[in-house]
Amino acid sequence: MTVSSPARTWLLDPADAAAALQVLQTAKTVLLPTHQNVDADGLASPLAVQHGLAQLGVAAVTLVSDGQLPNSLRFLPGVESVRRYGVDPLPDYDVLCLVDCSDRKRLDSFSTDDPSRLDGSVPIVNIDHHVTNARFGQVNVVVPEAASAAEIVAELLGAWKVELTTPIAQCLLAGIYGDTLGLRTPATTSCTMRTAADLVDAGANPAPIVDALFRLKPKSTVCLWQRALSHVQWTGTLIWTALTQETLADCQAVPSEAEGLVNFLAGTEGSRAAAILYEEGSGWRVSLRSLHEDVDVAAIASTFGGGGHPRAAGCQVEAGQKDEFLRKVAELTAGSSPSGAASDAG
Ligand SMILES: [Mn+2]
Repeated sequence: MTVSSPARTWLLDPADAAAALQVLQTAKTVLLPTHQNVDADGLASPLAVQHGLAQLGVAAVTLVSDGQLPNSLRFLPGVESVRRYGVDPLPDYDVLCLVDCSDRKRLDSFSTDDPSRLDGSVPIVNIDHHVTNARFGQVNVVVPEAASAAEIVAELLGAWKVELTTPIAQCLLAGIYGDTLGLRTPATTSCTMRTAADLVDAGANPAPIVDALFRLKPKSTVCLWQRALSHVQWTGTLIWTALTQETLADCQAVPSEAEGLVNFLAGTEGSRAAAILYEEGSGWRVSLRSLHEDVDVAAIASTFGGGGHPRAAGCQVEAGQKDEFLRKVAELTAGSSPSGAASDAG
């Protein structure tokens, strides 16, 4: 039997790849600030760009924009070079490269301390896979069909003739595994899997990635999940829980430790969507998930000024609007057919 050539769901525009490189190569130093509450794709993808630019003789520094570098990401090759905003000195930079950032507002203190940093006076190269990306860069390489920013970076580095070294491959596989939960999300395509296989051929090792991202956890995480699960509530078919600053302090935990919990809740039979509310300042930061094809949580989040992906999104809610927000999300996600979240997850 003849196997037809693999169908790609998306192709990188070579003109975009060349335009991005052209801007990056003008830089004395490229700064790669991550999004807030950084995850594997959010840190590993800029790190891979940093490694690739080093091969091309371009200095680059990856910066964690909210100063919080999760312990679970300390296995990434090159992580020792990552600077934390507000903790480590901010280097002089003349080009910004944002990877995996749908919105400049997601750059946390790096943005709020001085919004002029992102007004375009320093050129921005914008590499992302969020459907809600506002295309705010001088060059935009935005591919919503990609399951992770790492897949786009893999294609970009190939177009730039960067050698796929083991450290680069390990970063990119970590980014893919992070956003696809180990090649398990509906956004995972045959392209995603082929890219992952190519990265393994280049020396990437999935085992430590799976351990770091999905198995190992600090005791504080178990404390946080225990407290969050004991306060699970339902508003219609929306399952949700809230994490207060007090709970985080009691458990000595940081908000990112609860990110897996919202996915856990989203798989609850009878639910149409799941939410975690994190107390932040005078309100709540909300993380939304759904396993249901006919629910678009990105669209719901965008009505509250947020964004993300159809299956995973987030937004901010004022303290006084919490109950109304939950009612509204429950209403917008409720379906007419009987729910069967677990069967949909297969
Ligand atoms: Mn991502």
